[in-house]
Amino acid sequence: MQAKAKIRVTAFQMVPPPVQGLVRDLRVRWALEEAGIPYEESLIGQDDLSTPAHRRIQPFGQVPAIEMDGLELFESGSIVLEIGEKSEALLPKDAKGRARARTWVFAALNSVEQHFTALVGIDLFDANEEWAKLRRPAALEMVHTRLKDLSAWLGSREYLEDRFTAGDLMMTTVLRFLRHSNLVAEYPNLDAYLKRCEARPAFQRALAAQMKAFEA
Ligand SMILES: N[C@@H](CCC(=O)N[C@@H](CS)C(=O)NCC(=O)O)C(=O)O
Repeated sequence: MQAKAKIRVTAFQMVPPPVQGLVRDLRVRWALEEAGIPYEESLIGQDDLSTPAHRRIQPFGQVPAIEMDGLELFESGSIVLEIGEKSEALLPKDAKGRARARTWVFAALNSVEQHFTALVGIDLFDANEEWAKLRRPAALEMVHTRLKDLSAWLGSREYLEDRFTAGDLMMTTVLRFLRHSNLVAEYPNLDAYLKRCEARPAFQRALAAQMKAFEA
């Protein structure tokens, strides 16, 4: 009998409370849960990030990373798309639908995330710095620009396209970065979208798994 291929997700053993539930391995866990693919976790500490063993699977010394069917991957977006190749739950079968879903993954990571994390960095880690006080208004305005555009696109849709895809998974994890504020709530359809995606059982299982590691 052939041994079942093991999937191993590398994540943090512990992070400070403000970022618990936000660490990017959440995306990978969620994608695996949506796809119904079981996985093991490899939990590491900050000290492990610079070891040769970790750098071999994550050149920048970050999490997440994954070992999957003999393939080692880093970058949460790439990992989610690779999992999507295995499951229609994340990437629709039809070529156009797949391309649209992939596009939203890139939009979340490339057009939205950087602006949200800039504000998060200021608010959570540098709020008392003089430069941060000067930078914050423009950073906030940029966040509103993206939220407004996203809200306009979403309109009365349930999801970014006509069904849940990897694009929604990624966008949800990016919107969650603003949880220290009430910014998303200022856009009721986005707020409802975020809650709709977070209510998915697969998301709940993924979040619980990340949080469980921290409890230990
Ligand atoms: N673009 C990377 C970003 C990964 C990333 O920023 N990981 C954070 C945790 S969410 C990390 O490992 N930070 C530790 C560090 O950079 O030293 C991805 O999406 O996987």
